[in-house]
Amino acid sequence: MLKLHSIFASLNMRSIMPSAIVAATAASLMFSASPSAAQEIKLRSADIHPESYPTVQAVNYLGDLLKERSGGRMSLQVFHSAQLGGEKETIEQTRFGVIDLNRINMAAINSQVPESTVFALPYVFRSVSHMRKVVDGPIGEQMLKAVEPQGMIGLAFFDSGARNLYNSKHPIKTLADMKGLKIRVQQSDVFIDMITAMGGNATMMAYSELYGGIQTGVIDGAEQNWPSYQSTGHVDVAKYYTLSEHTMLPELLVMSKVKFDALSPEDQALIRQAGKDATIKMRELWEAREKVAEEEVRSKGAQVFTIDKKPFIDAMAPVYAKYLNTPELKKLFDDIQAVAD
Ligand code: GTR
Repeated sequence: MLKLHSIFASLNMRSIMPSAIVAATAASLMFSASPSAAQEIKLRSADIHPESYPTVQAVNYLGDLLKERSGGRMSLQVFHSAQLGGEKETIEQTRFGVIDLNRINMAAINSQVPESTVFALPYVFRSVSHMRKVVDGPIGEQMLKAVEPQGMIGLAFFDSGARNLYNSKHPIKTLADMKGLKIRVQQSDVFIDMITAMGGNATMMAYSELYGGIQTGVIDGAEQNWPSYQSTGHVDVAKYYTLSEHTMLPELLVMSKVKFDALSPEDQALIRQAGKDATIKMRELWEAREKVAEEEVRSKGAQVFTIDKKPFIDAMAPVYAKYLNTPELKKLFDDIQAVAD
């Protein structure tokens, strides 16, 4: 089973096999061994970030917990640095049970999970502490459940700080400075609409293509938290960094539902608990890394600007109107606002 797993991973299966066959094959592999307490479980997890990045470290920590708490029966290997592909591709593979766990940004599921667009709305969270309170409570649980129909079990939310605008052309101090800037966004319509509402030209592009895109002038900039702005080296090609803090959309750790369903209830509970515990660890790792990243970015000569966010917030009205388009989504938004910081 494991051998086939790695063969699948090394091939771009979707280009050679129809999805239904991939799904059926993966499912039959998963269920080839009946779940039992003594079953040895080897899990593989995907991440686009480099090995030292907090998300990778937090999933490594989760692996340590699983190993320890299962008496060595469970193990987990993180394939970092996009070894298994970009987020879009690894999400597909996670659905089919080819990849067991996946650390993705919530923006990557916006088009499939309408509830997740509310978390992606600009300025929906007032602070990181507000975001944490929301994900730690019933709204967080509701959101984790909302990914299940997509073939994934939501295990944990990981911090991603606040995302800020940056570019290679000129400082962004007011909305007028956004006019005409070509800004790369993730694969999410909310992000397209947000940049458009700010006056920029939004372009969807894969994370891995971004550095070259800025360097060659295909795009002028992007938006990112301190750690990713630093780890990607974007600071070297786009030095104007504006603390717009327009979104605090968290990261999401998911597990393949086919894989999860094949486990015993005890193992399922063990994994869910380890996910919660890894969230706490991730917060420590994140805070430490944010500081280091900010220091490095500043020492590399980035020009950092604080702005009056009010005009940016006001400009988001059409984005809110577009996405809060059902009573359920509107209620979700109101419930988030009602959570104290
Ligand atoms: C990072 C995030 C990734 C991905 C990336 C991007 O901050 O951790 O999952 O969403 O941003 O912009 O593509």
